[in-house]
Amino acid sequence: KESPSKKFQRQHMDPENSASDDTKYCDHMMKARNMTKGRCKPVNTFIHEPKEIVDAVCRETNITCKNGQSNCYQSSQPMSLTHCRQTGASKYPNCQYRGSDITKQIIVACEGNPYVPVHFDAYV
Ligand code: PAP
Repeated sequence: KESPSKKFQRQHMDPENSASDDTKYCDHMMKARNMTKGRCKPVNTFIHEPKEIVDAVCRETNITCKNGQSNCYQSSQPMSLTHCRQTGASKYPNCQYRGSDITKQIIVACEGNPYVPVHFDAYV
């Protein structure tokens, strides 16, 4: 079974690409990373930074998550992100997205030993 940390890497990590103007990036990546199986995942953020940099966020400032849990951490440094949002016209199984390239601090939830990101909570 896929571990929570592998799931985070599949859904949120894309260090190879820098944020691009490619309008097809989200359509391609949401499908390639298996987020359009069974339903179209409505929103998802990809992080274009090295794994070590993102893992290290679990040792930064501890904050409360959106769901009230206390295992969230905010990066001090802004990171290169692509935020993908499903379009109004998108109809499963033809999931369609609009992408926004942004540079923002991230908030992730961390779990386990090693203590690593398992959920993308927000960007600020
Ligand atoms: P996403 O939230 O990163 O987009 P999602 O598929 O919802 O991805 O998975 C988040 C996982 O982080 C969930 O575990 P699961 O895959 O086993 O269902 C969720 O339980 C877990 N998680 C851990 N801490 C939190 C938290 N504070 N807030 C939300 N989810 C958390």
